[in-house]
Amino acid sequence: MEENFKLTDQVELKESLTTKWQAPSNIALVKYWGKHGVQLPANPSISFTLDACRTITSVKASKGTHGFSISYDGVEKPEFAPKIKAYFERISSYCPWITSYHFEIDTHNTFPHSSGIASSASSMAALSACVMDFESELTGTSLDYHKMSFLSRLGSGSACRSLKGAAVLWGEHVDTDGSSNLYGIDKSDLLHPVFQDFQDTILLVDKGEKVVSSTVGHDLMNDHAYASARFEQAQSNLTILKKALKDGDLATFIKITESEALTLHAMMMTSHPYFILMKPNTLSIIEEIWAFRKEMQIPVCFTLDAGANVHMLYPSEHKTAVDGLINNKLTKYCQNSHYICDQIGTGAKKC
Ligand code: 2P0
Repeated sequence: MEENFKLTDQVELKESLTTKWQAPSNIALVKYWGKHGVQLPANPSISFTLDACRTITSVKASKGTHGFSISYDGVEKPEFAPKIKAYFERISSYCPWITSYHFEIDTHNTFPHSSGIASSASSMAALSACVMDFESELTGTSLDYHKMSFLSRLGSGSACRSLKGAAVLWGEHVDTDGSSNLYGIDKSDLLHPVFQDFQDTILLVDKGEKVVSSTVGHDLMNDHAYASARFEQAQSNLTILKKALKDGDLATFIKITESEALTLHAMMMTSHPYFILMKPNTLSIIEEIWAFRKEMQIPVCFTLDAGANVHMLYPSEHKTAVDGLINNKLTKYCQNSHYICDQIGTGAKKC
């Protein structure tokens, strides 16, 4: 199946190519946690694509010795090089033309570097969009979004959910035709109108570097006592969540989304070595959200990444009420009172 993504046609190389793309971050509802082989997920996941949290990447490719430079806002960033080097090595058999080019990459995130928000999804998605834009120009074919997602996955697993569509499903799922471990598929068609303008307010509890890198985190699922039960649970949670997204069933959406977040953290608390990635303020925010939901009967819920920050998810019609909750109760738990207002988006775009 991977073979289908290998470009075998001879392409006529151009002296130079330039492009600029932006790609968003995404927030998983059913979580990807555990992988095998070359970036293959142990279970299927689904995410909402974000809008405001994006990476904007411009690339100039010049014919010559293969290599690259990487800068952030024009300033060289050698510390980013190993991940990009590994990415180019992994994709070269699928895009052999890249070995005839030197790439000058400049990148920018719309969210602060020190926000505790991982940029690997948006940055690998934006870079893959640039690569596929060049491939489309060299081959004279239209953009292949599945290959774009496939290449992104080789850079960072969750990146393959940041290319196209408001909701993206990645990983073989027993109840989803066309699902694949190799790339994410656009499942925007699932979304009932109530989800189409969903808000994600990211409460920044801890803006520091991740305590557990995703590489270490995924590894913790190897030999984990509960791994196989967890991977089966993700399959069934995805079936239930898909139906809730389609029916506009907010109660079920909340139940599955919050349970998935707590399960992700429970997996890390019960691995060896074990980690607690929440902070006391994470728990305080969760309790405030639960109290607000009960008192106001407003369908707001939380999810978590592999860190202490809280993503608060809710329909936009409740934005004013939720703003009140944030200002009155939640900013005191955020580092320097900082939070980011985001919402559901549509994927990568050419700039
Ligand atoms: C997710 N996370 O589904 C899960 C939930 C974090 C918590 O995917 O090693 O950066 O690059 O494939 O995608 C974070 O892991 O890991 C992640 P790699 P990635 O969004």
